[in-house]
Amino acid sequence: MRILYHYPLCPFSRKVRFALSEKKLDFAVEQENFWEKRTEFLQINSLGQVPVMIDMNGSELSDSTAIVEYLDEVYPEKKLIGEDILVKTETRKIMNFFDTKFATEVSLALLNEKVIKRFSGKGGEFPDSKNIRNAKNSMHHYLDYISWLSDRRNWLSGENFSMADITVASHLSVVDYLGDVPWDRHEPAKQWYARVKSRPAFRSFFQDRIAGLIPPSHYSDLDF
Ligand SMILES: N[C@@H](CCC(=O)N[C@@H](CS)C(=O)NCC(=O)O)C(=O)O
Repeated sequence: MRILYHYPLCPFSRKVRFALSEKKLDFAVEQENFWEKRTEFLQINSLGQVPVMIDMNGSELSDSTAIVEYLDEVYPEKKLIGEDILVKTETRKIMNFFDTKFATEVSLALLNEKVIKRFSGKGGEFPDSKNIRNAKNSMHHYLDYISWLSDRRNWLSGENFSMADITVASHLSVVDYLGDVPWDRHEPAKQWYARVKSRPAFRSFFQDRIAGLIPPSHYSDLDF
């Protein structure tokens, strides 16, 4: 069986879970609390990061983008990065923008403040309200960009649903779990996200729960 080492609220792990499900590839998940840096896990990925995927033939793969590039080449039945070269470049641009800038400014920042600090067991680590405020303020710029794209295209990188939609929705779904997306001020982005949420491959995110941290009721509501 294919195995995915992941953390339920890690946006990069969600990106790979979502892609595997869109491609209808079976996999089992192993939760890895990445901050623990377990010796056994470091032997699989010395960087100590999730996600890590072990494919059926034993190949060990890490880095979410490297994994999805691998999946599109090895299992090309449903291409998620795109067929046309210009669509591929657009998909990769959006994927990279959210995996780097949005992750640093928003999704990983909030995950760190609200989840990791709480569970990592480091005494005296409390959420920093200034960091949380900065992350929430930065979000408007990204939601405006999503609205701008979805006003012009069927999906974020073109006519077809792609890794751009998967990546952006994976990051936003983590922030949404934490109740921090100002949907009401960004209607086109909200409409796009509702369409992504209604895809069967997205559904497993609805079941994710972190002990002591309950998502808002709209998190798993298909109609918001
Ligand atoms: N570029 C990597 C980033 C993965 C990443 O940063 N994962 C976080 C959890 S969401 C992690 O494992 N952090 C631990 C660390 O960086 O040491 C990817 O796309 O997979």
